[in-house]
Amino acid sequence: MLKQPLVSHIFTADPSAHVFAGRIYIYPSHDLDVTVPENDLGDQFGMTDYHVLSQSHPEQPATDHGEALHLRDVPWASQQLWAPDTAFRHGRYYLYFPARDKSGIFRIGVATSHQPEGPFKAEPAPLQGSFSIDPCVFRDDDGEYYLYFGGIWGGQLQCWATGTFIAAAKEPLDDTPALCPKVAKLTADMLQFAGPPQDALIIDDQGTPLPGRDTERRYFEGPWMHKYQGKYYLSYSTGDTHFLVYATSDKPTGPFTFRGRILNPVLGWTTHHSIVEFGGRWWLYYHDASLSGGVTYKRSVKVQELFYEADGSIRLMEP
Ligand code: FUB
Repeated sequence: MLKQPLVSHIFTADPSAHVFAGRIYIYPSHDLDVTVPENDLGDQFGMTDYHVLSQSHPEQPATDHGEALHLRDVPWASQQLWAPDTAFRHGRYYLYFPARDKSGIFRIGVATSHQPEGPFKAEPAPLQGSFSIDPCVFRDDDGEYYLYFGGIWGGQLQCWATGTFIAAAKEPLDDTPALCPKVAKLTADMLQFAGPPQDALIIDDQGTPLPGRDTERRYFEGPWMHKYQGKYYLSYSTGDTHFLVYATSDKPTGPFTFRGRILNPVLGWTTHHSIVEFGGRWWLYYHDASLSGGVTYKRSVKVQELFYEADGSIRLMEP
């Protein structure tokens, strides 16, 4: 059966799904219905606000709760509100989001609300030491929260390989280790990194870091973390090869051993997802560009059920 967009009155992408108070809340990007030229830096993704969606069940209609945060209300940001995520702690909801700062460098900000649907109020400055895009916030069973993030090309992760921003830097495409997503524990108030972000290393089954040339398996963008039967599952997009794939570890910080593919390429260049348990079943939230007829930057969020095999591997899905 063809999966339908969760909503069709606006374009939505990069869904981060969570269960808060028994309801599913989806934090997507809000793609603009405009026509703009495209390039490899992602300038076509010029989003200016966030809308939060919610559902009583993944197979039920979604409600659009309207504007939850607008670029004009983020003091430090200049453009491009890309893929966000949200966590709940101590009675507050924390929306993490990437945007370019006034000098054009992507940083990660946080905005808070007492309701899962917002509206959210942005902190005056991004997280200290933050960079790049695609934050994913994960609560471990011990109550610690981790932020995973990073994306190459337009997401600028390659610019930070030396620790300082080098605009012209390129990602490795040879036998040297590929760039990895970053992971950092969050402070108890959820507003800063508790320490410097570390590499969430992705290795093959021999223990060797995936090389940069391995573009069908190496990390590109869109990290997601979930736990299944005591193991940590780091899933992500391979970007220019358009797969959703995953790697597992016994620790939230890795190293993560590459396991396989989750979703074959969707219509559209980008692929981005989240995985959530609801009603004793597991669900993959993702996007494609079918509603816009394949326009890369006009995407729609969809959902389909995800299945594990007995050995803990994830069954490959077709979009
Ligand atoms: O939506 C803008 C960017 O496209 C996201 O940050 C990436 O993950 C890709 O989906």
